[in-house]
Amino acid sequence: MNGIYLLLGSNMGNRLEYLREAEQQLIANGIQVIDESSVYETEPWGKKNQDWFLNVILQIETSKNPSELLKTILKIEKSLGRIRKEKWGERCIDIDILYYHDHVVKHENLIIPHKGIPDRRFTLVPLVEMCPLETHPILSKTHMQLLAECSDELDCRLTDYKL
Ligand code: PH2
Ligand code: MG
Ligand code: MG
Repeated sequence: MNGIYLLLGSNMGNRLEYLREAEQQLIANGIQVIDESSVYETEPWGKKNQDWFLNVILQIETSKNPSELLKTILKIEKSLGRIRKEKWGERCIDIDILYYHDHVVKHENLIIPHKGIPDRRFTLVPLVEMCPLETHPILSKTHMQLLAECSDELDCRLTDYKL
């Protein structure tokens, strides 16, 4: 896996504006966005009775190490009004670190690669769009292989939205 990848998600209020605002704040914090996936509208995973999400993946470059990057992300989520209630519940903005190159991080509050990658179409579909042949550093499979083997059947629809 080459590159640092973030997954952004929102399923409350003006979802596209939250994604845009999150990207702007990442940039304002010195993080360079070097590639972005299409925006997908995705069926809620993990907890059914909530609104659909918009999800997008950003490839970034930064001199921050993983824990510094997490700190910046938590600050941005907070400034956008994220209130942490329940696991997998609705959120106006969620920013998750999917990959930090081939680094494997296992801290109490930070696990990289993100654990959900192989189980979630809303993550694998944009990864296949951006980097189909990159290999997961622990599972040693490409995103194409992971998507083909993924048992998640929740809908993940390509949109025309632009960040
Ligand atoms: N995030 C979750 C839980 N469920 N479902 C979709 N479709 N998209 C998400 O970003 C998402 C989710 C926890 O962060
Ligand atoms: Mg998440
Ligand atoms: Mg999160």
